[in-house]
Amino acid sequence: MTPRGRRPARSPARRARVGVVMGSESDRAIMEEAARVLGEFGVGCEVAVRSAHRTPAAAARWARGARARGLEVIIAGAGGAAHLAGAMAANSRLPVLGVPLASSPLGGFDALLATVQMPPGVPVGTLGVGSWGARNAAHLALRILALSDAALARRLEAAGARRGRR
Ligand code: C2R
Repeated sequence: MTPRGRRPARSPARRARVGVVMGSESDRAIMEEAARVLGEFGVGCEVAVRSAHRTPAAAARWARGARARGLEVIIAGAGGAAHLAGAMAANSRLPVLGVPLASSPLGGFDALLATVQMPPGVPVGTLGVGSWGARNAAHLALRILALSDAALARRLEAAGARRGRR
């Protein structure tokens, strides 16, 4: 409460420009690293759990509606026989960045191969496995958004310059 008894104005929620979707609730801790990086640069995201294997209709619906909801890039993380990023690219014309996750006994190699080797015309930009991949997916999404967002481009430049001085 403010001294005059009114509730402080809440800062407006950031408009979601990136969709971060994952195959299971068990992927959340890793995929939230992508959301954290986006947040550091003031970019809002929509986080969702959908599975091309377990909830295929819901996953397709989520991808088909992504652009209409204002999303500009989709980041999709899944482990094992990871079909999710491909399903996103099959159902949306937005750029899709795939993050293979190391959730199976094969340590992410399975998810990497499943995500990276898409048939021509269904592109998925595949990042590294696990946390590094999730974080870099967010950095790459930021660079894509910055192509048409001069203020974001300046924030990325400034962050790069700070890193260079360290
Ligand atoms: P559970 O922990 O729920 O059993 O999930 C998820 O991404 C998760 O890493 C185990 C793993 O299954 C993955 N999964 C996929 C897909 N849906 C779930 N690869 C998909 O649609 O590709």
